[in-house]
Amino acid sequence: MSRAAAGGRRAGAGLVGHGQAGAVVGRGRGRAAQARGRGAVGGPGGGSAAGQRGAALVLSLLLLALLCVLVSQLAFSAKVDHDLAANARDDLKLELAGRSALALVRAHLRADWASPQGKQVDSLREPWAEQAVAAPMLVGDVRVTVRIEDAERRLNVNLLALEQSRQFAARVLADLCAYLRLPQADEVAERIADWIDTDEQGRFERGARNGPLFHPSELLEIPELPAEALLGGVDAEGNPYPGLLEFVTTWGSGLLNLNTMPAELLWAVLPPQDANGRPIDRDAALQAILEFRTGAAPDQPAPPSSPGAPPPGQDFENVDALKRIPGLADVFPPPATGGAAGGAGTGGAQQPARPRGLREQLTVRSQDFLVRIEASHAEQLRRYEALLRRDEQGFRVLLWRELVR
Ligand SMILES: [Ca+2]
Ligand SMILES: [Ca+2]
Repeated sequence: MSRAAAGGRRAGAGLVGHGQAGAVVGRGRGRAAQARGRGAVGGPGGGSAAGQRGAALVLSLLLLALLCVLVSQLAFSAKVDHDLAANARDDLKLELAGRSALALVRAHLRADWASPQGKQVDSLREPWAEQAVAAPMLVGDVRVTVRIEDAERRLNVNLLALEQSRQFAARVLADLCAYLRLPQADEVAERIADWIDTDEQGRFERGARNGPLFHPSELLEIPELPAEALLGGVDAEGNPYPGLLEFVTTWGSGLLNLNTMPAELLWAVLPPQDANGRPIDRDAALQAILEFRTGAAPDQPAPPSSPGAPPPGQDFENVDALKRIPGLADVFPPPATGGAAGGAGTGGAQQPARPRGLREQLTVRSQDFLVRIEASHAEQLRRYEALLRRDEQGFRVLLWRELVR
């Protein structure tokens, strides 16, 4: 037998293999074996139509799946577009509502200047300042809260960069840090002074700005200055202390308003000694000033004000009125001759730089107003900050920005 014939027999045995196996295993299984045999032999002819139907089914399923993916992607991108459009609409709506609050602030400040006394003095007893605690108002369906604060109630740290004012500003800053009981108060004040003053003589001059700041938050950039000193913290005994950022600014005329300064800064502004070298009891003087301003002792509630009547307390009508406070009769040294007196900025450039005294750093009027606005609608909340300047030239918005936290 040739090899080819032998191979043919093996192949034949393979083709009818099921049938033979069925016969060998047992007669009872013969039918099933035959059926399987028939199936194996008859496959190619009947399977082509079924195969085509199967392929069409698979193809349709694939198409359907593809369509599902496309449709869901379309729906997703449509939702993203919708959300983006809604965000842009809300942004615009909230910002416009916030900006409209500026018009209200402007109206308050304009009304303040309408009366002669209102123009001469700015104090916390005036309607614009009461606005700081006013209830939220509705602009359309946006809830808007406004807080107005004059810049002159804070110490302008940029005074440190002015030759004539740096001595005063450094002294007040150091006393403020001590009064607030900041940890390492002396070092904190010195670091800030060296950072801003224009010379390079000091312990902390390395990498210093040596010039004025644009925004108070730039103080946070001073290396190795503890953030708690600026933002507030808790001391070793667990008592919270406020941060310097509540008391300083980079705006305003640079003068300090006797009528609006917070108690802590008032204490620091008062000199430790009067013009005759006698020590000033700053705690007692501070209590007397606060009582004068509010009409009540600081540890007692303010007397109720009747509607229509002026609020309790009094305003300092000019800087010299401070001398009427007990213990402060000689608080101002006699004016030096030949120097530039009063005013803000760089007035008196013709004169040699003479350090300004306390009297020249004080005022009873404010020029710049910091407005903080919160606008909210549904779950959206935006915070804005604006700086409004009011002077003889009218109103100017010097700054408008959204606060991001
Ligand atoms: Ca006023
Ligand atoms: Ca410096």
